[in-house]
Amino acid sequence: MSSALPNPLDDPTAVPTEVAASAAARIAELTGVERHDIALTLGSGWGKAAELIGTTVAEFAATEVPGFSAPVVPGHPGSIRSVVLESGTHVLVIGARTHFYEDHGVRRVVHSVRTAAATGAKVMVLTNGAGGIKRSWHAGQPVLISDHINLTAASPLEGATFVDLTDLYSARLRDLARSVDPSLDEGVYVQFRGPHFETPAEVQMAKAIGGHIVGMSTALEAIAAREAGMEVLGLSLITNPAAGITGDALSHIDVIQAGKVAEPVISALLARIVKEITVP
Ligand code: 8IG
Repeated sequence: MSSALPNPLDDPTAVPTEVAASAAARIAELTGVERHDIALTLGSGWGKAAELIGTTVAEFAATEVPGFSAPVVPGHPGSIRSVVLESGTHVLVIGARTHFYEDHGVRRVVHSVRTAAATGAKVMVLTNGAGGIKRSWHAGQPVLISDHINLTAASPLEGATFVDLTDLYSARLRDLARSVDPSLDEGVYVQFRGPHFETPAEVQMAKAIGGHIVGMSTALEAIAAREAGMEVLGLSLITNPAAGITGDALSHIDVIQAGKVAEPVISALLARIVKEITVP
């Protein structure tokens, strides 16, 4: 099986954009779709959106595609599907994510984004489950990402690659999302390495430096998307108040549970937003 093959990105001489190009070629072969217009990474809580946005053309295990690896959390491997909207827009829905805390390196973390760009996608929609710092937010609430603070001390950019991140999280796409749901609030996403949740002191630090959302993904992916020339929309599902915000302890079980309860509502919202996106 292809899942048993070594990951080409683990070869230090590999060129990440070349591995992404071969992944995109494999996706074209598996889907019969030459180009995708929009790509969507589904984080915890957002999984049901794939079924709601359009007609599934093809679905396969991410491990069928070069550079993708089985997730660390056991269970079924993440899947990738190609969906076509009524408008004819092709959407690549990625249900697999490699986290920075898995220690496979940043190349593996952003491979799905680079692959999405190589399939032709001009818009990258990144979703995640995260902790909320704003007291007015409740578990199960979706929020827009307006900007980020990257506390991983890592970058997907290699060498002296200077990429402008002003307006990384597209104002056009945030406006479009708010036209679908005017109640959507927004905030600054702070990426920590994890996999531990923050201490209350770390959450207070994140707040003091301008953060509103704490998570373990998205920022590195967004940087890679911008490097690839894509327009980025970021959405967080607040699954828990960040540590120390309410005084309750955080549990992975509660986080999963909050995601499950919110899933139908936010997935429907995401589907409505994606249908409205026009590709530049
Ligand atoms: I779901 O509170 C989820 N992911 N860093 N902090 C961080 N990541 C998270 C959290 C959280 N909740």
